[in-house]
Amino acid sequence: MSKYLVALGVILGVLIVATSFSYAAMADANNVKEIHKDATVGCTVCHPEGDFKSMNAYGQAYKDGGRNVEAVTALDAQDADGDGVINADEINAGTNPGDPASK
Ligand SMILES: [Ca+2]
Repeated sequence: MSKYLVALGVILGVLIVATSFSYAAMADANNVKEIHKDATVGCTVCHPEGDFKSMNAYGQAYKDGGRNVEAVTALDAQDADGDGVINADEINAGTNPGDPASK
């Protein structure tokens, strides 16, 4: 009986942590969408493809900037990945502001 309760506790714990990360990421995407209303904002705006525990150059700059709408605005005219295209233009074009291979 008790091993089932432990397993249930572990499962619930994992679900709570995963859900809280999802809500945090959703809030971040909404911060970008508040400024770039027509943009499609996916996970790869801030994270490398297939590695959502890490930040790309844009994601790190956004995090360092306060992880809010003001950070999005402050980063708009910058070029986080150094590919020659500013972050705002990349977000609105659907390319990745944190990946120099995407512009
Ligand atoms: Ca860029």
